[in-house]
Amino acid sequence: MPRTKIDIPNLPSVVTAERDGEIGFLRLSRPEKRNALNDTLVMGIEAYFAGLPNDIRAVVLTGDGDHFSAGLDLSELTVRGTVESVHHSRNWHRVFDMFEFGKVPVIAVLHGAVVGGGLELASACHVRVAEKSAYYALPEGVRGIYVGGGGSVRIPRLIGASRMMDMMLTGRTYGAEDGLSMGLSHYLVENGAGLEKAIELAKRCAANTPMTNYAVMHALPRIADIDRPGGYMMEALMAAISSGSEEAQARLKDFLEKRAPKALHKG
Ligand code: 1HE
Repeated sequence: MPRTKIDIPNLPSVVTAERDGEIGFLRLSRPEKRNALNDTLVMGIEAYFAGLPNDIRAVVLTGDGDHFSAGLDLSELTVRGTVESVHHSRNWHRVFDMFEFGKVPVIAVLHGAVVGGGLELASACHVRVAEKSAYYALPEGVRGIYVGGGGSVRIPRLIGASRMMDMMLTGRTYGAEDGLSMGLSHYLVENGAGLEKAIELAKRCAANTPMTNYAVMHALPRIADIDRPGGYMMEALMAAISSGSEEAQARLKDFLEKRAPKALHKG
């Protein structure tokens, strides 16, 4: 099926919304500024997820041009006072949380610069596919600022606070291979192959039951954040709710009656 535009209210031109069947596509479309995240672009991300049709089951996020995102639009910083900066950062938290704890998994395709706020945006996605050109940096230290898009919360959970400290203090950058082994991305593919891989993964996510996807997106990260007794309890409840659904029962029956695929490792 060809990709078609999704008609989303209040969508600014710096983002592009498309769909192909039950897969949604969100493109950062500000390549002339290396997809630097200005207020309009962040508002576009919010509008996209707020207006996403209910029959979309997974989203693929990409950046137009040679880079995923150059992070915060630094030209906006010069006009913002302290209180405005707090509100600005809290707004990013709200928008990124909105899709991280939203309805559908988001698969990001990373290429070129994935820096500063661009890495913060990527780390809020559920699955990250990196092309070989991708590289990661947190130039906030060099710029005399600090992360503000949830980076301190999310990035240490991927690579540890110690590595993040090094990146911010020394300006250290990592390439795509290191990013894969450190946990910044889940997959590494050749340049130009990221979209196809992300679509394949999005289709797999879309084929899960909505309840399982909900449990994985909402319960799993919260369980990882809380104490063990609370975690076991939340896990037991999620397991019971998921397996009790009619769809889960039908899938289990399919396996037992040899109609469902086996969980084989294909290498
Ligand atoms: C920008 C931005 C930006 C590019 N804000 N305008 N992020 C950074 O510190 C990274 C800053 N950007 C770069 O280091 C480079 O632009 C890149 C390595 C990403 C790409 O280099 P290149 O040679 O392909 O592009 P360029 O010539 O540097 O940039 C093209 C244009 O985009 C140019 O504008 P023009 O009007 O002169 O054409 C750049 O000024 C503009 N541009 N990046 C504003 N970031 C919530 S807190 C998060 C805090 C952070 O994210 S701090 C990290 C900020």
